[in-house]
Amino acid sequence: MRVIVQQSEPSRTSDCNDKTGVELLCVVRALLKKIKRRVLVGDKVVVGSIDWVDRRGMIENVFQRSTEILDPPVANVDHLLLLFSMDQPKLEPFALTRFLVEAESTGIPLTLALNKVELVDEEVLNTWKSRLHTWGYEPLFCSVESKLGLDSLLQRLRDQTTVIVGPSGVGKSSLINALRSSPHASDAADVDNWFEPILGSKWFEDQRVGEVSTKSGRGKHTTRHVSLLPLSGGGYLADTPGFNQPSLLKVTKQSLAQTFPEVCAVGLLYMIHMLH
Ligand SMILES: Nc1nc2c(ncn2[C@@H]2O[C@H](COP(=O)(O)OP(=O)(O)OP(=O)(O)O)[C@@H](O)[C@H]2O)c(=O)[nH]1
Ligand SMILES: [Mg+2]
Repeated sequence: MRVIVQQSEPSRTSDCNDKTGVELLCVVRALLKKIKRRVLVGDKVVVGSIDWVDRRGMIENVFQRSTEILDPPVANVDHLLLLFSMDQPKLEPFALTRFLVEAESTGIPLTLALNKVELVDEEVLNTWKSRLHTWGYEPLFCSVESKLGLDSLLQRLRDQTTVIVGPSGVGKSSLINALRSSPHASDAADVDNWFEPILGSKWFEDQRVGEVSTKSGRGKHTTRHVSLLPLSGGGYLADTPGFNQPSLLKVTKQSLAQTFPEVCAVGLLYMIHMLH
């Protein structure tokens, strides 16, 4: 696992601070595996037995997580970015609903963004806009291709750890590459000075992007791993493999209704009414 050494808390300014930005290749201590303590992408960990020359170490413990999502498995997530495309693959209400239910069930703040807007006309956009408004969502419309809506997205991602989820082929990796190379993201040279990557590090590399199949109109599952990538303006963005069927593992018969903002809004109105 790749671990980045970060600034410790101000009160604990130790000699570790001059190692800020060093990337270490780590193995997980056997004991952690034995007690089935999984180490997830996004975890804050204690690393011991460090060889600063070869940049190797051992993960000895995992700090308590503020949040944990299962699908994809990522720890300490502040924000979910659910990405769909207007076309190629076409926006499909049932698939979107399923992803929204899964995302809402985590309780983590959510932004819905719709990519590839240049592929459809104004009328289609307006129809979706009002339809989603009735569902309780105000989506951000964007296009990586035409560089539309990227600034507002970048604003929302600042200083948070965001996980980007959505079906294969909607442009998750393309969006990450565009946001990381955006002229509005602060100077990458700043990062250059403090970060020492190890071989194979994805810190500066572009994420691989794949064509959408012309036959099925679906993506080809180009991204295979979850990786947490730094945004040079501050914050992290995790790319994840696209999948078509969220598992809905945390959703129960009782909690299902609460994952629909429109139901919650009606419930609240009803409560207010009762109080009067
Ligand atoms: N027309 C158009 N194509 C786009 C846009 N954004 C991305 N694409 C294309 O969509 C295809 C899929 O993009 P990816 O970024 O690989 O999609 P992904 O969501 O990461 O897919 P997986 O890794 O398989 O989950 C590529 O051919 C991109 O060039 C856009 O705004 N408009
Ligand atoms: Mg991808």
